[in-house]
Order: sequence, then C-alpha cells, then structure tokens
Amino acid sequence: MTCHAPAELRDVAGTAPVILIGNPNVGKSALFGALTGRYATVSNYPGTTVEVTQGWLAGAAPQRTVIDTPGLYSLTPLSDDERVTRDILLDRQPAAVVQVADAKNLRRSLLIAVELAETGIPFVLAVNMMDEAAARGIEVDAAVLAARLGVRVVTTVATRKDGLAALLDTLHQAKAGQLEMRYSAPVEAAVAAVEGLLPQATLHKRGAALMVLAGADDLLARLHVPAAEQAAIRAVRSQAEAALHQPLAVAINRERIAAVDAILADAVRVRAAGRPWSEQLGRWAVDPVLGWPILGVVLYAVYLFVGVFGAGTLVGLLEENFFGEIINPLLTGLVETLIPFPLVQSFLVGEFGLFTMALTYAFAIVLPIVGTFFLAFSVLEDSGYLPRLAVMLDRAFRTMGLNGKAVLPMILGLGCDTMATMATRILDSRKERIQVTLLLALGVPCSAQLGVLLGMVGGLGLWALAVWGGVVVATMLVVGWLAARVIPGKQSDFILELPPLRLPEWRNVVIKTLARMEWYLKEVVPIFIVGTALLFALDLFGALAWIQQALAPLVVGWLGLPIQATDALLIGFLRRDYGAAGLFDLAQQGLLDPVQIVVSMVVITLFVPCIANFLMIVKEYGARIGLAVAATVFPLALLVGGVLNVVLSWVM
Ligand SMILES: Nc1nc2c(ncn2[C@@H]2O[C@H](COP(=O)(O)OP(=O)(O)OP(=O)(O)O)[C@@H](O)[C@H]2O)c(=O)[nH]1
Ligand SMILES: [Mg+2]
Repeated sequence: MTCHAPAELRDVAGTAPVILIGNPNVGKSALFGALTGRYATVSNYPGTTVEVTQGWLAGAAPQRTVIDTPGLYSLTPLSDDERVTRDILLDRQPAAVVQVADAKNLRRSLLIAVELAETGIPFVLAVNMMDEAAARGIEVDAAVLAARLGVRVVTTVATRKDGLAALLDTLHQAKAGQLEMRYSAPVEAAVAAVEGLLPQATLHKRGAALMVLAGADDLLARLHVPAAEQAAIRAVRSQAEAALHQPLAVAINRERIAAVDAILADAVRVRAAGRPWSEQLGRWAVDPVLGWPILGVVLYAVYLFVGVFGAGTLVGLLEENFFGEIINPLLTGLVETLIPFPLVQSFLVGEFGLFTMALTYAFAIVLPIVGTFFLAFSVLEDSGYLPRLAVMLDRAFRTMGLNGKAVLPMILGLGCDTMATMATRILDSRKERIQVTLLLALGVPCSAQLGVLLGMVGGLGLWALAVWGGVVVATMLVVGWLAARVIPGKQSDFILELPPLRLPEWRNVVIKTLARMEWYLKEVVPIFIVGTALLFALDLFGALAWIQQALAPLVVGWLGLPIQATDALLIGFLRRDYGAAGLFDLAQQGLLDPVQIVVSMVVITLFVPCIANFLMIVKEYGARIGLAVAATVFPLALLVGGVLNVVLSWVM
C-alpha cells in the first residue's frame, strides 16, 4: 500500500516538521517507516532508537519532514536519549506532533499526553498496537479519548499500515490539547510563582513551569533564566516540597495518574479474553528456575545456526570449495597470464594478496558468519526475548555495580560494538555508560568475531568453549567490579519494561539483516583491503619479519603462539574480527594446537577495540576516555592470555 497525503496537508504553510514521540517500544519507528517509506530500525525492546531519524512524508508537497525520536517516559527527561526528544520538541516548533501510544498500556502514554497538553504543542494521538490489545480483550474508545483530551485520536496497527490513511488525514488537524489539568493548591501556588519568574518570552509558561518544578533544571539555562530567578525558582520548589512532604515530581505525577485513570475508566473496557500463548512463555523466560534452561536452549540454537551452520558449513563451502578451488585459482591464473609484473601479481594474489587474503577473508569467512549471526540476532530482537535476558542477567550485573538495563547494550555489542557504544545512551548515568563502554571494548566480541570464535573453539569441544567463555566473563566481572569503584558517579535503578513475546515479522527481519550486512560490507571491506595492503608493504620491505622477531618474546615466549600469529594480531588492531579470521586461517592450516587456539581466541576477544569502535568512544566521551579504555584493554588482554597459556600448558 502506498500512502498519499491529503490535499489539505499540502496547504499547511512553511516546512515545520511532523514529530513522532511516545513511550519506548510503542511502534514509533514502525509508523515512521510507514509514513516516510524510509526504514528506521524497528526492534522489540525499549531503547531501539537512540538517535533522531528524519524522512520525508510520502507524497506530501511541499515536502514535509517527519522525525522519529527516541522513546521517553516523560517530558522531564532522565536519560540522554529522552533529553534528545524533549529538546527537539522545544526547538523545532513542529507543525504537528504525533504521539504514538500502546493500546495495551494507555496509562503511561496518557501521562505524556497530559504533559503535551500543558506545553500547548499541537498534537494528535495515534493509539497503536490495536491488534495486540484486541487479542487481550482490551477495547479502546477513540471517540471518548478524543473528547476528553481535546485532540484528534486515531487507532493504528503500524506493522500492517492499518489506520495510516486516517492518521495522514488528521495531521493538519493537530491542535493543542484541551485537557485542563488542575493540581492541588500547593502545586498550583508553586506553578503560579514559577510562571512569574520565567522570562516574558517563554512559550507555554505553564508547561515549562511544571517541567522545572518536576526537576528539569537543565531547562532553566535553555530558557535563559537569569541566575537570581533560577535561585528563586529552586526556593519555590523546596518550599513546596517541604509543605507536601514529598518531591514535587512525585506529587505532580501522582495527581496526573489520578486524572489519567479517570479518563481510562471511561475510554477503555477490558473483556475477559483467552491468554495469548506468548504470555505464559514470556513469564517462564524470566522465571528464576525455568529461565535458565530456556536461556540455554536459545544460546544453543544460536550456536548451531551461527557457529555450526554459518562458521562451519557455509564457510567451508565458500572458503574451501568456492574461493579455494574455483575463484582464487581462476583469478591467480588470470593475473599471472595477464599481468607480467611479479610485484603486482603478489599484490593481487600472493600471500597478502588483495584477492587471496582481503576479499577471501571478507567474503568467504566473515560474510557468511556475519550474515547468519545478523539473521539470528534480528529474530531475537524482534521476538522480545532480549529484555528478558536482561532480567535474567541482572543479578550478575549487580556485582559489577551495573543493572540489568546495561545488558541490552552489551548484547547489542554481539552485533557490533560500535553501534552498542552508541546504545549506551539509554543508560541513566555517565558512570554506567563509561563502564559499559569499557566492558564492550574489552570483552564483548562482535558478530564476525564471535562466529569465528564459535567455529574454532567449538570445534575443540565443550571444554574449550567453557574455558574461553569462563576466562572472558571472569575478566569482565573483575574489570567491571573494579571500574565501578574507580569511575566516579552513581548507579541507577533497574526499571525495564518487558514487551510481549511475539513471532518476528519476517519482512522486518529480512530488511534489518540485509541493512546490517550492507553496512558491514561497506565498513569492513575497505578496512580489510587497507590492512592487507599494510601487511603486504611491511612484508615487501622486510619489516614484517623484523616485527615478528621483535615481538617474538611476547607472541611466542609469553603467549606460546606460533610466530605467524603475529600477523593476525597486527591486523587485529584494525579490526578484531579480521585478526580472528587470520587465526581461523592458521588453525585450518593445522598450525595451532588446542591450547594455542584457546589462548589466541581469549587474546583476540579481549584485544583492543577496533578502529571504528575507538572512534565512536572518542566521539561520545572524548579522547581522554578513548585512550584510557585502549590503555586498559590492551595490556590486560596480553596479561590474561599469557597467564592462561601458562596454566593450560601446565594442566594439559
Ligand atoms: N503487533 C504489533 N506490533 C507492532 C505494532 N507496531 C509496532 N510493532 C512492533 O513493536 C516493536 C516496537 O516497534 P518500534 O517501531 O521499534 O518501536 P519504537 O517506539 O520505535 O521503540 P523505541 O525506538 O525503542 O522507542 C517491534 O517489534 C514492532 O514490530 C503494531 O501495531 N502491532
Ligand atoms: Mg524507534
């Protein structure tokens, strides 16, 4: 189905954008995709979107921007990604805000609607996920909601594009909410006092006053409130809190909940309905006992698909048969007959050749592994299992001074550490963000690396997997524990909503997998080529042998690896997965014994973050933190690997 904007919309003056906002995981990005035809990542866990995505409203003329934003719980933000959304609302002066709500959980959505009404920003309410609400016997009366809120209300199923035409029709009818929320006397007195202290030019003074009273101190600077007035506003807040015996944020929220519940009593009916199968399974997945075998089954299934099928069967077919027996001999023959220069020949098809190394690694080893991993990962993401995993691992994370919310970026790191470093924005405190960034750089192998690892270590048997996993996890626990004590700041509470388990949408899974593979190839192939060219140059000028000699005490003496492993470790500086692919190659040539495989895999897992990840850390936290992370991680990898070598050689 294509969507056409109604004629009226084309008449709206200017190019003020349409902004999608709402609670996390309610379907904003899915709706964004339907409205613009542009794909924004859609996943079944809160916090998928951490950056703003823009697109054009399909079929609208003049062109109108649509903005997808990170989810928020309130317009008084707690975390950085929530603040992004609030600031966009205040800065971009939207033509219309589409507040997306989850029909199954309207209460928390209406809390935002109340806040929106107080800001006076024109909006419409899209009550999404009507299909799931119906399956649970929840009936939403859009007309009652519209009457009580004073804005247009549309019901939608974003994944099926149901209600899209109606939504497009209402966009030009967006208007400020009419819900006049009256608070108790002490709150109203404080609001009036703060309104008087805000600069004359402040838009929507009442809304701003309520945000400030609820704790949005950063707003004062944004509104250019002079220092004296800022102090006076804080005094008003303290006085009111003393009178109410509770923080104003709590008091305000309580009164809003009461108002929202009154609306819901009229607008929502719940009929007795059969429980969907997914609900029971969802409960088992977080059960303190049953949750573990379920986790085991999930991990084993991923291992079978990525480690055995991807890294084993597919890589075997591609690397040995397709590239080894057909492509590379063909290319070598061609190059040798067509190009008479030995130097160019070896640059293209030699030991460190463009085709024989860079492209073979990229397409025959890494691509099948990343592909299968991304596929498995997208299925997991869309199923709603990941937040349940966070709940299961919460306890282990507590020992590191982190909470279960930190599990999500760490699991995303299994896809790509660079993306995951950005996803740390969903964490509430800077301390936790830096801690998770460090752990990501240290011990979370990205998909390509993980696949290679599973293929190599798994081939040796369960003991090897257990040793590798045990050493890496133990190192992370120790480092996490220490980091919690070294990095200043506080730990925040763990509140994570559990979305329902659902069968993944195959279309979304395919789009997401392909998008990630494309992104990966664009990023990886150039780096592989640069890395190979570097090795080629080093080899050509005899520097490689010299470096190997110089590093021999470390690589051969301390880590107990063959001298050729130096090359793999060198290119590991560019990308850890490239290094891992090099070791994979060595192992296939029979140059690594079991102890060497396990040791080299532990080292390359804990190795320095890849260049992209390093740059992302610098972008998010500055060069000082980036260098500190690298300087912690690198010596530690060598230390742990060496000790493991000593222990394993002694045991075996
Ligand atoms: N059954 C059903 N699923 C939906 C609907 N809309 C979205 N989903 C699913 O809900 C999940 C969340 O969708 P997203 O679009 O990522 O939600 P979001 O609001 O952008 O989430 P954040 O970016 O995390 O704030 C995905 O698994 C979607 O496939 C709907 O109307 N019905
Ligand atoms: Mg989103």
